[in-house]
Amino acid sequence: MNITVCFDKLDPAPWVQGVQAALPQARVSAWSPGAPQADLAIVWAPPQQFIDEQPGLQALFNIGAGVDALLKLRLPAGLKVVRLDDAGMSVQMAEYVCHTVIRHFREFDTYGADTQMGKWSYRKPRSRADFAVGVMGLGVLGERVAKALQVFEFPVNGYSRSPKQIADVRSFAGPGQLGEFLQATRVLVNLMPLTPETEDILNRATLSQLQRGGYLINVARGRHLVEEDLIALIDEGHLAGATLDVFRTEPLPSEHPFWRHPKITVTPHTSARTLREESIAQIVGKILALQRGEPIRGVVDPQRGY
Ligand code: OXD
Repeated sequence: MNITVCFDKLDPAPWVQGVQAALPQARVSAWSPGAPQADLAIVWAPPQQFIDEQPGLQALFNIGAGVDALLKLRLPAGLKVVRLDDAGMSVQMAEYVCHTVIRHFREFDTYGADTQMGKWSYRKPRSRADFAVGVMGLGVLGERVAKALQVFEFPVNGYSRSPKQIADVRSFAGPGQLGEFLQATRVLVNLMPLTPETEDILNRATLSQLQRGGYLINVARGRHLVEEDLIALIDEGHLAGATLDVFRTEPLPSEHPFWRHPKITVTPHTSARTLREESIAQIVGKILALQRGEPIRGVVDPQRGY
């Protein structure tokens, strides 16, 4: 079995070594143009040339949760695309989102600014019941985030394409219930896959339906958000602010207004990092399962886009 590794802007060497050590019977190598044909590939945002030069591939293993960059390519019909499913990402996402929700709810930035000035201040406690958190996208990451938020007793709403039951999460499904979901939500957490249906879904028409004082946490993809609509809604006072981990252009250009907006916190696409050892173990497990003819999790439906 030949396995090739092709990454955009990431050193493939430790992955080649790790997969080779776990599968001594395979031949594992980093792809370069003109490389021999492989049976399987481990990829992150590969170029079209890679796909065109490797017509014999049976499966592509994506080393992230989002497969939007992969599905933009012309892929041969029948090529199996497999995404990471969890592999240590969901706990990081839960940490990031809970941290952000709590930082906002408990006004820790305001306390931080006061203490920097040597000011001992108290703010009136806010009611958790007024801070319903809406999680958009209830896949592996979204479900973990929803459950983690419940530990802190925030009311949690969930929005997904098809109905999904999670204990004590108020569930909304499909475009027909999007308005109701937004109107019941104060803090919106975006964890949806990026597909033609969800591109630009966070815009003036949707974000203005959040409860007054609403807050956005975008940890999915930058192209979900119409950036100027967010800034306008914050500046008009309808939204209290946002924490953004993903952007239409990454790295975020230095002149971008998000960097300097006092109510927007920027992090550099770091909410849930791919953990190499966990990911290699998961991909190797799936390769062995496929060899035994067993079903695996994380196979992408190209029509649905995730
Ligand atoms: C991913 C990401 O898709 O890191 O996993 O954005």
